[in-house]
Amino acid sequence: MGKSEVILDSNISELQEKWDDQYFQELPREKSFSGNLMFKHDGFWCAEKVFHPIISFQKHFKSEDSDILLATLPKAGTTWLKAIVFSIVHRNDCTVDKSPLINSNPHALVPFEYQVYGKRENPDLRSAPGPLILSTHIPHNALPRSIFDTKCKIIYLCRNPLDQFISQWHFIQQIDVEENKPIALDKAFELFLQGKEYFGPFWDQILGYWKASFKNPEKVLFLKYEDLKRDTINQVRNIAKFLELPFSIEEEKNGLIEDITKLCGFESLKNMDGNKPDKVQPGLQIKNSSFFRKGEVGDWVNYLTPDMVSRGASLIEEKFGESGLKFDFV
Ligand code: PAP
Repeated sequence: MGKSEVILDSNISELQEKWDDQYFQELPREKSFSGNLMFKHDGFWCAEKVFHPIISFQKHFKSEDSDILLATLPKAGTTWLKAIVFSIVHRNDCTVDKSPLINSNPHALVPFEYQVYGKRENPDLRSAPGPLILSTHIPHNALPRSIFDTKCKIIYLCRNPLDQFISQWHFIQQIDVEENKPIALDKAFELFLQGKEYFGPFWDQILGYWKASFKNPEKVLFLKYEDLKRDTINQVRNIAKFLELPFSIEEEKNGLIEDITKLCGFESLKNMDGNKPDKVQPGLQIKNSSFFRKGEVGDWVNYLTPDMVSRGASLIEEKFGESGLKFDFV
């Protein structure tokens, strides 16, 4: 097995010592859908732009018991999950009608590790009040070791890979267009089927967190975008319980779960002042509005040919069939 292949958790500390220039030079590299370079590191395709910040996170992050890590593949519903978890954790700091989500994009309130580690190799993450909520796209087996030495909770949100692909495809049309021309949908789909997408292969990442959630259900909560859409209220209740911040009878009676669900809903967030098209994420150089496209389940049907769907569904069945994890294609 090459050093960039998926590795066992127990090998990570050994690998961490080898992150030098030679390691970097020898990594397999490919162009992503957007035309940008990515490297296969620790078993996942890492975009060149975030490679060094992610290495710093892997090397330096020191977890604490109260930490919360939100893990997703890009376009699996990260923005939504950030809004929900932020609202649950900070529900005593202000009322829902004064939520910071009104003026700030969820990515400004809950950063990705590559945003904070992109500014400094070893940033001070603990200056803001409350528990640290951090977001990542990296797989379970590539997470910093210290996360497993503390009670840090991990919430993983996955989405039907075909929807995640279509969402990603639309998103890349809006970024990096000056330097790189995104490739056509059918060509991008071929790369997706080979697992060559940012933080992919999707099957390795999803299965990694899926298995971890069974092995250690108090540490890893595995959610599906489709379930979150279908039954948001119960899922919000469930997330709070998992975080050991359950809603009190009083809060339930006062409709707080419904209020948070409504606040974090697609139309609500999309129309917030902080997410208007003129607002840009400084660390990400992306319009805040680009994180809100349709927010639907099954939009792949409008873009993929029956043959593409059939090939995608077969691959998904092949990769997930034995795991018990199912995605709908009707
Ligand atoms: P990221 O991983 O780059 O942060 P992410 O937030 O996961 O992006 O992806 C955006 C997707 O979530 C978009 O999906 P679409 O392209 O299929 O529409 C976006 O519309 C959707 N999304 C954002 N906010 C919500 C929400 N509140 N409810 C449901 N879906 C949402």
